[in-house]
Amino acid sequence: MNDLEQLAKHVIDGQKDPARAVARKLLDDDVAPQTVLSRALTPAMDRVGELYETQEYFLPEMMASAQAMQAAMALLRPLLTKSKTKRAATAVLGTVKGDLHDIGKNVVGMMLEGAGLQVIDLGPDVAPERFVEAVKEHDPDIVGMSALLSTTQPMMRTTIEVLKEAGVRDRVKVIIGGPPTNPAFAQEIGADGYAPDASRAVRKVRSLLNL
Ligand code: B1M
Repeated sequence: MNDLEQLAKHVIDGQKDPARAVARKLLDDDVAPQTVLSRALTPAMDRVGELYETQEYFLPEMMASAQAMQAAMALLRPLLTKSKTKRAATAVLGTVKGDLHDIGKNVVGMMLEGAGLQVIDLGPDVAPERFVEAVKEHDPDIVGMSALLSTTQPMMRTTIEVLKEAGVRDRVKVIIGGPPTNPAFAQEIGADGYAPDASRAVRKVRSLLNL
């Protein structure tokens, strides 16, 4: 088993300290952080999702894997967010109300920072009114929403409606992402864009802002 496979296994097994150690070794061996993400961490979480669906894993196992993934991500963060360029624009990011999944959103945030944006991360479980406050407070160029649950996906529509009611919708470009979402849903709820993963989120933001 190579180190990438070993890291994926530790994440699947929910072994935080071994996961951190192998991630450290991969980075010390000059493996690109994007490779660690795309070839070990993300497929590991997909596997955890499958194990949960087949009832081989339950909530505690899923949480242990999330913690192992986060321990490894903490090492990637400084490398992914390192950007020499002046902050080109500002993005406010959050996972919508009722949804506690924040790993994917955090990856998107890191990649946007790495692309030179200032990122205001509101965290998970963000109420529509909190997005409105953040737009008023930070005057961002982008509002990014993440949702992982089919039950919280409708909250993206509600958030856009609340942004409209507050009169701030047209001040920002709104992009959405997360497994239950897709381009048709983005269009239907009046978002400006959708991205299936973090690197395409960066591309979408760049094209929306002409950066
Ligand atoms: Co949850 N969970 N979970 N979970 N969990 C899923 C999402 C699920 C698909 C598992 C399954 O059944 N296969 C399922 C949802 C089913 C559905 O609704 N369709 C599910 C469920 C059911 C639940 C609970 C309801 C379980 C329960 O309590 N019975 C519960 C809900 C809690 C809540 O939110 N209210 C729950 C809880 C949890 C944990 C807390 C244990 C943990 C989250 C910890 C955390 O995030 N801090 C967790 C985890 C880890 C998962 C899985 C296994 C992994 C998610 C993940 O981190 N993926 C997940 C199964 C899966 O997704 N395969 C599952 C890795 C991450 C890098 O990918 O988030 O997709 P992802 O992000 C990607 C892209 O989607 C995209 O870019 C990212 C990076 O490339 N993207 C964007 C994401 N946001 C974007 C925003 C953008 C653009 C792109 O623009 C702004």
